[in-house]
Amino acid sequence: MDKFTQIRQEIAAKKADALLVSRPANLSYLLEFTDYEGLIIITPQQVYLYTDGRFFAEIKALVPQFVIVDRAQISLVQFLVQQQIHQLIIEPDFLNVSTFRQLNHQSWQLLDSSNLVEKIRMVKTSAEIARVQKAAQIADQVFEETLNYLKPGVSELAVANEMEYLGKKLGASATSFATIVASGIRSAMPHGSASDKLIAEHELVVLDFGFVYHGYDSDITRTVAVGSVSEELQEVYQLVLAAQRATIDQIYLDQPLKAIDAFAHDYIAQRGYGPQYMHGTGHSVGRECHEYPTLNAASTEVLPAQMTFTIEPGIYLPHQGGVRIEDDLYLDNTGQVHMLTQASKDWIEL
Ligand SMILES: [Mn+2]
Repeated sequence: MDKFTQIRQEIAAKKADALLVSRPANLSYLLEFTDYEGLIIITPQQVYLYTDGRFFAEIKALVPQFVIVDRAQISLVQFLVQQQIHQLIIEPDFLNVSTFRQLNHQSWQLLDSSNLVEKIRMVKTSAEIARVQKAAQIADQVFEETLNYLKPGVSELAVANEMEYLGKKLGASATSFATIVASGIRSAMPHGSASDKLIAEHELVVLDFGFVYHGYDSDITRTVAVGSVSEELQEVYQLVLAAQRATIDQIYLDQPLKAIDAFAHDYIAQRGYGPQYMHGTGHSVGRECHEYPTLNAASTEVLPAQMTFTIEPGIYLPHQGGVRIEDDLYLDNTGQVHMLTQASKDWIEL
């Protein structure tokens, strides 16, 4: 079913007259082009793009079926009054205060979208999956080439910058987020951004990175050793890898996401490292690197076919080092698992 038909069904189910879309990733998803600045108003009959002259040509070329509303000509409130809106759905997490103040108007009631578009975005078309896959393949190749560059005496930032350059040379338009290169005791910080620290012999290095290809993100983590590291860190590596593989092996369609998360946490806790695994097990990945829904204890969704997502357990030992291993994958309509990232997960000692 077409995404606008799905959205209109949801608008009707909420007994509303219109949805005001303001979340950037929802705008780029609906328009299928990035960098649009403006709003989208979806009513049962029409899709209106409330924006300015910079975007008129692109809209006419790419989505001529949508109606342009020139914000230089009419205020948002006047426009909505003209449309006789009584119940307006908004995206409260992505609406700025000035627009919200204008929308506080006696003509209508405001309703929360409650992830209306995000829930539709969960299930990808095969064209969307192909883009995530290409973004994942770029990440795989960057990992392989980075192994030649990672050595004692090179700073984390230098490694991160080289990785970002490699990904762009391979066709990525951007990185999914600022590349994480965390070495030695810094690898025990789950989100240690790359720093000036020089990588040294006998350290673990966590590389967490991803690339954007035609608007879709990948997200991968690999952990490698530079020289030999303690037996405990090697054991922790094998435990995280076993937990990640076991979690992926037990995944099935319609499985509650919180059950996937619980499986990974139980696996690691039963082997003595429960408190050292202090984050969720994964998240959906697509138009945004971390998009709705998250695979954690609070998740209320079940796993649909064609949702691209990550599985990324980790164990972090303060003052020693940390290990995280993350892949991107999806299940097809038959429940078959497809791994999108394929970079080696063997123990690597450089
Ligand atoms: Mn991730």
